[in-house]
Amino acid sequence: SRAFGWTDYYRLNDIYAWLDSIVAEFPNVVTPVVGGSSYEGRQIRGVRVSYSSANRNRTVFVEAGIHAREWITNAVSTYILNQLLRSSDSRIRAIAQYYDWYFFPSVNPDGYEYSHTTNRMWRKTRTPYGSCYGADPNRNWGYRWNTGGASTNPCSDTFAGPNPFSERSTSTLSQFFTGISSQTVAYISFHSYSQLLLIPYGHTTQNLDNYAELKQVGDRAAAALASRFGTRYTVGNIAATIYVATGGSMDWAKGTYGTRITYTYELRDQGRYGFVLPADQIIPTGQETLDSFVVIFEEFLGKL
Ligand code: 0X9
Ligand code: ZN
Repeated sequence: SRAFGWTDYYRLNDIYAWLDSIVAEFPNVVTPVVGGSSYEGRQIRGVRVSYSSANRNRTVFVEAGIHAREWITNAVSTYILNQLLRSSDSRIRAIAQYYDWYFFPSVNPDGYEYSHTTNRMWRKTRTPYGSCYGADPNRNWGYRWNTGGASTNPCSDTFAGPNPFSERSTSTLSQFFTGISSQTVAYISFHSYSQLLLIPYGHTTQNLDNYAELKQVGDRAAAALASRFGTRYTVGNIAATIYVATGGSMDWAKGTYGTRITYTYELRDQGRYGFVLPADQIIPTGQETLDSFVVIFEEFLGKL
């Protein structure tokens, strides 16, 4: 497998080999975890990062690549994970050590591989449904499932699936999350593109739960992100900012478990390259996104 350096987009096995390499390099901090599995039998692999052996009830769950073609998300998740381990910046070290982290860089592994081998613009899972393939894994979670902004047509890119958690990848990953939900304070979901920081929910334009808190912190995170290279993000409720969409993973976490800190990123760009973002933008996108992470997770330092 190729050397890992965030100068290219990597195949699933290269990402997993890199996860193995950080487990080997940081054995007291990084633990391998299997978050689930896919229809075609691939594992959803991730890591747990913790600088403590205590049970602290401040776990952050980070998920990337739920949409296959959004390659920048897999890359940015490993970029941030790498910086949490290696950066000597005091602000990054403080958040790295305060929280326990789970990173799952590729939660739709069948779709991700298919987007590399066969169809660069593939979005969904690869479960066969008649003559079409795949459900939208971000319409398939069991909170207000199929109540708007999703399709019942298996050939649609937003097919909700025949029932909630019909997809092996979403059902197994949701079970993993359920197992850690009582200690988890944050759910971060990475998508692309459009440069948005989205706050629950997707079913309504009303601002529910702790929207005000998330909007206030999110606006400051977006300002920090912009201060690096000038990249401008819009922060707001999903349905009001983009469109109604139900069955999303983050909405399920907040709606089911009340997870406090919940953001969906739509990373670069705004459509010039869209999903096919040049690889020379991986590192700057990773840097600016990490800047926003620092603001979000500094906010709750010492308060959880
Ligand atoms: O439509 C989506 O799933 C996301 N946009 S994308 O262009 N990456 O497909 C938006 C996700 C909205 N999130 C939730 N409803 N939780
Ligand atoms: Zn997406």
